[in-house]
Amino acid sequence: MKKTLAVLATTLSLLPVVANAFPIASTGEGLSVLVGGTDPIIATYQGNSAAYSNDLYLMLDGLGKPGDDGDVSNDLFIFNNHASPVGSTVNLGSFAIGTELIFRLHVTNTGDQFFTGAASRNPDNHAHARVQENWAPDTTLVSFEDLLGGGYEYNDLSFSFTNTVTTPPNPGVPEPASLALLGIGLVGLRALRRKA
Ligand SMILES: [Ca+2]
Ligand SMILES: [Ca+2]
Repeated sequence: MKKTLAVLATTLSLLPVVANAFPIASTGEGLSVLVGGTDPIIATYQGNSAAYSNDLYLMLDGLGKPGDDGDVSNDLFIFNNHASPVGSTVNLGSFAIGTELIFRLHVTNTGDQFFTGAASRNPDNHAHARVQENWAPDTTLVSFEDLLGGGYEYNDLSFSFTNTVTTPPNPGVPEPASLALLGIGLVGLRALRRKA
């Protein structure tokens, strides 16, 4: 009985730690999120330890394409750091390889807006997101900081997805489709040579 109680007490003392544990990107401040493949990009909410309530958006233009058209009303809402359950997912869609996806954090308590990518996009001229490529196999982790001019623990909203990279895909590397075409071409050439 005593042993059971001791185990229970230990378990309970560990519970808050387990409940608060969530991943924060360890590198990649100010990096951009680039599309790495044509499959749909599925975002997964990973958690937060923020006091403020933050809404995360993917910036879109009037045609629903990734980009900043100066109008926040047509952006895609993805997660709220307090309301969205950890592990919930949102399909962001499929995009051309190399397209930059700009994510915007709207801090509802202060009205501040912060962006993935270069520091110059943010009102305090400091990076507000870390973009860690290969956090897990083929998985990028993005973590936001919600405080203007300070903190920079990047603890205020984390989410992950597959199918993205942080360096532009090399245009010199042929796509599988062009490789296949090249293969067909070589086979054809060989056939012609044989005929000749
Ligand atoms: Ca927009
Ligand atoms: Ca913070």
